[in-house]
Amino acid sequence: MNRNKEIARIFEKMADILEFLGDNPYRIATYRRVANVLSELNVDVEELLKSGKIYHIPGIGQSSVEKIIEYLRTGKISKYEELKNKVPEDLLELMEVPNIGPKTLKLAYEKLGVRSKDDFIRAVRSGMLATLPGFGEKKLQNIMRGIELWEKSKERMTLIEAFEIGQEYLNYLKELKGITEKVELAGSLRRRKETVGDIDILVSAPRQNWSKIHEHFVSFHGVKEVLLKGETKSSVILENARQVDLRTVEPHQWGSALQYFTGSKEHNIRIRDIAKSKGLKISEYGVFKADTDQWIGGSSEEEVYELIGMQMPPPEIRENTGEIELALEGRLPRLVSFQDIKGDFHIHTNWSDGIGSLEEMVNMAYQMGYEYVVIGDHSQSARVANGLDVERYKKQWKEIDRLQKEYSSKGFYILKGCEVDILPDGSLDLPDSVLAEFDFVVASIHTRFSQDNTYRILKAMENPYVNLIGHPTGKSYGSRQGYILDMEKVIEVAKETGTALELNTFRADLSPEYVRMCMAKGVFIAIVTDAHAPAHLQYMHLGVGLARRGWAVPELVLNTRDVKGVREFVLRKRKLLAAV
Ligand code: DGT
Ligand code: CA
Ligand code: CA
Ligand code: ZN
Repeated sequence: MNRNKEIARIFEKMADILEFLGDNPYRIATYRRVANVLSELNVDVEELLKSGKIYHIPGIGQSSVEKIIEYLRTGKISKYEELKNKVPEDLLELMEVPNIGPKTLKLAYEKLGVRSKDDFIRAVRSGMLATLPGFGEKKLQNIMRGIELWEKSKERMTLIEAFEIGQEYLNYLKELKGITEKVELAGSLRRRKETVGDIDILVSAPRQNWSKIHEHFVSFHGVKEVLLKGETKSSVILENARQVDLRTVEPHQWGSALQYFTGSKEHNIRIRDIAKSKGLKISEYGVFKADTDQWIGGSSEEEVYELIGMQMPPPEIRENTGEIELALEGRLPRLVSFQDIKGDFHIHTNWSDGIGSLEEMVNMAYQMGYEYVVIGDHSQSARVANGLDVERYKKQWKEIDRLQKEYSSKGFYILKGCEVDILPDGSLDLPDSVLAEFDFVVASIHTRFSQDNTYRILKAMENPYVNLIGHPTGKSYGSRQGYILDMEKVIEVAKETGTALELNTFRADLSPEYVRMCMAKGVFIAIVTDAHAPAHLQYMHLGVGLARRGWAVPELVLNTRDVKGVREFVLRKRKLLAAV
C-alpha cells in the first residue's frame, strides 16, 4: 500500500517541476491524475501489474505504467531524477506550501533571482515579491500564513498519517513471529490525538530476543536515518522525516510499560501521585510496594489501574481533564465505540469530486458492516469540485433507486443526501423545494475562510431541511486555521433547531473541546469520513477515536441510530420548524 503512495508522490513532484518549467499542461494533468489514482488504490500496484489490471485503469497510460515498472524494479524513476536537476531542491519543497504554486515560484525565480527557500521568504518579507504584478497585500498575507502553517505541520503529523505509518510498522514487526510477544502502538497515536509528534511502538519479548527486534526495527524499508539503536530503545527517522520510537520490555512488564508510554505525561504524573498516596510506586517496570520495592503487578494495564484503586480510563481521554476523578469514583461514562456505528453521513462519489463510483462507495459502506450510508455530493456552486445542479441530483437519485433494489434484500439503505454549499449570505445553494426531497442534508462552508462566519452557520441551521453542519470550523491542518466562529452560539442554536454538528475525520474538525461542549449541552454530533475514495471509509475507526477524545457518548452520536432513528431525527426538525 505504502509503495503506491511513494510512487504517487513522485508523479506529483514531476507535475510540479513540469509546471515550474512551463511544460505542456496536458502532460502535467496526466501526471497529477496518475498520482491521484495511485494514492487512492486499495491494492498494491505490483499486484495490479502482475494481473495486468493496471492497463484497464482509466488515467494510467502506457508511459506511466513503464515508469511504475521502472520504480518497482530499481527504486527510481529516471525521468524524475532528470527533472529534479532542473529545479533547486529547496524550491521544490516550497511547492508543498498552501498558496504557493509552481507559477509563483517560477516568477520569483525568473524575476527576482530566488534560488532557495530562504531567498523566497526574504523576498516576501522585504517586499520584493510585492513589486511583481498580481501580488497584492492579501495574496502576500496568504503566502506568509501558508508558510507558517506548513512549517508547523512539518513538526507534527495528522492522526491519519501517523496511523498509516504506525499500522505498516506494526505489521512489519509482526513478521517476527515467535520472537515478539505483544506489539502495540503507544503515545499520542494510541490516544488518537489530532496531531502526533512521533510514533511510539511498544514490544514485549524475553530479553534474549531484544537485539534481534531492534535490528529488525531499524531495517524497515522506509528508514532514512537511525538516531539510536540500543537494547531497550531505538529511534529512526523515515524518508518523509517522521520519527518512530521503539521500546522493548519483558512480558511481565507489558501492562505498566503500555500504561507509561501511552501517557499523557499529565495523566501519568497524577497516577504516580495517587499510587504514592497508597504506599505504592509505579513506573514503566511495574507496580511496587514503596517501602520494600516488592513487585506486586503490572503485567496488564487493567491490573495497574486496579492496584491503585481506580477504573481504567480509555487511552483517548488520558489527559488529566477530569477522567482521573471520575475513575476513582468508578463513574467513567461509556464512550461511543466503532461497534456502535451504523452508518456514515458524508461521502462523495465521482458524481462530484470523489474518485469512487456510486456502486463502489456503497459497496464499501456495506462492507464496513453498516446499515446505511448517506451520499453527500457537492452542490453546484462548488465548481472546482464538479458540484451537482438539481437536474444531476435527480439523475443520481434514479441511480440510487436502482442500486437500492440490490441492497434492500441485504437490509442496507442508501440515503439520498447532499453537501449543500452555504453561500456568503448564509442562504443555501439549493432551493427548499429540492432540499425537502433529500433524506438527509449536510450544509458546509467552502468560501470566505478568513471572516467571522457565525451568521452563515446560524442561518443555515434555521433551515428546516439542514440536518448536519459539515466541518463546522473550516480548519484544515497544515493549510487552514479555520474561520472565526462563536461556537457557543452555534451549539446553542444547534440544540434549539435539532441540527447535528459534524466531526469530520479528515480535518479533525470538531475539536475534542467542542465535542465535549456538545455533550454537555445535549447536542448531537455525527462522525463522518468525508470519503472521496472507497478506502477512506475505513477512517471511521479514527473518527470514533477523535469523538472519544471529546468524551462522546453513544446517545448523542447520530451514527449510533438505526435508519429509522435517523429518519425520526430528520422529521423532528422539519416538524419543529413547521416545514411539514
Ligand atoms: P507526541 O509524540 O508529542 O505527540 O506526544 P506523546 O504523548 O506521544 O509523547 P512522547 O512521544 O514524548 O512520549 C510518549 C509517552 O511516554 C508519553 O505520552 C508519556 C510517556 N512519557 C514521556 N516522557 C515522560 C515523562 O517525562 N514523564 C512521564 N510521566 N511520562 C513520560
Ligand atoms: Ca509520541
Ligand atoms: Ca516518543
Ligand atoms: Zn466539504
